[in-house]
Amino acid sequence: MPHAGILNAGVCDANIVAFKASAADLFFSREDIQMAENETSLKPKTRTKPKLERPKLYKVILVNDDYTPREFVIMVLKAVFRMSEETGYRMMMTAHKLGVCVIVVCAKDIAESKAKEATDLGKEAGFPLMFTTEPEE
Ligand code: TYC
Repeated sequence: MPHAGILNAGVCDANIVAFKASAADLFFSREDIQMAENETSLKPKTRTKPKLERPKLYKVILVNDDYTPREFVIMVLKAVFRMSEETGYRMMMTAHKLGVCVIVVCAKDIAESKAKEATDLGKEAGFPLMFTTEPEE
């Protein structure tokens, strides 16, 4: 037996009645809400989203010495750190005058492998050329 409201509805109202009936399905009953609240209240109130720390950056540092030829230092800087002759010259001269020069700042593993690669080139040629790494700040 159809609902009284639908029986009384005119032909034009038929669609509206049908719409209202389906829209009512979208609402939660008082009991639904009560049940949901009871469930969520059992969960801890504090959020445990882990804070991801930004990985620390490392400096690759060129150290001056009295024996490695200037041109050799520039060649290593160009080969390992992909820098121009001009930048290589400027950085070599900075280390030459001040004792050290920061060559690049990057991720720890990259800094360490670049420093080793550059230091090894000097060692293979018989020079004490040294690149070190240290954490930034
Ligand atoms: N001091 C070296 C010289 O006079 C050149 C040099 C510069 C070496 C920088 C190392 O990190 C260095 N031949």
